Amino acid sequence: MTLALPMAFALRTAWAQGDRGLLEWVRSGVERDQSGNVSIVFGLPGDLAREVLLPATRADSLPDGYMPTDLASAAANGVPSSGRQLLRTLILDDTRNLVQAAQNDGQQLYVGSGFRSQAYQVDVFAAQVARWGDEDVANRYSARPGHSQHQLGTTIDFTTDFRNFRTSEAPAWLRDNAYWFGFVLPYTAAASSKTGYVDEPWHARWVGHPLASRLHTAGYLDWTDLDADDVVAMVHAEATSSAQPGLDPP
Ligand code: DAL
Ligand code: ZN
Repeated sequence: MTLALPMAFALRTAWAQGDRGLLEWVRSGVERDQSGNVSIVFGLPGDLAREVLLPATRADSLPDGYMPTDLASAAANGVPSSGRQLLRTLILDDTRNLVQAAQNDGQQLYVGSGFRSQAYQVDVFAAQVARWGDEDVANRYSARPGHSQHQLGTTIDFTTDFRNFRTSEAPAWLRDNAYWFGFVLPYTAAASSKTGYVDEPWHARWVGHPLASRLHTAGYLDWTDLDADDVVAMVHAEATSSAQPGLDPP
């Protein structure tokens, strides 16, 4: 993929320029064939991007009952995990490489929670409602069924051998390094009021290396009025649009 602009710089300034600047940045990562059909989206084949980049936020739900078709056991594929965790085969190599790189830097990470079906998220959310005694409060910590990024099979809660993840060096390591392996950390402290979730430094969503890398360099981890999922949603919308990416209508 050849890009005319240094995209990270472009994104950093695009938001300041308003929606149009950001839209141009998004479009610069989407390649189309001569018929205008989307072929590549930030390095991913169009069909795959339309699935992996499905919006899943507090407001946006996945298609009802969505389930990826290439789920595989993390442990059976050399990815340290807690209990029986499933991940999309698509992300096994990146996840294994991330865990290995963390280990090389003295951080023991493993998959604490990988794929969660919509039905399982019913139980997860109900447990949080029981814990907090209030659905809205529970929804600050846990996604409603159909809204969890864990349903994508490409999202992982990384945990450590340490009792206290937050106070360990693991969050800083993930912030510095997750993008190398195609992951973003959408639930930042800075954007907590935007995402609607408390900060979750362990929650990593795979979007592929080109998009994760460019978001990282653009400083998304410190954004307050925009979050990584806003950009994911814009990229997804562009990837599903049949319109030619003309930037200046006549
Ligand atoms: N803890 C995150 C928000 C989830 O339930 O997917
Ligand atoms: Zn999570």
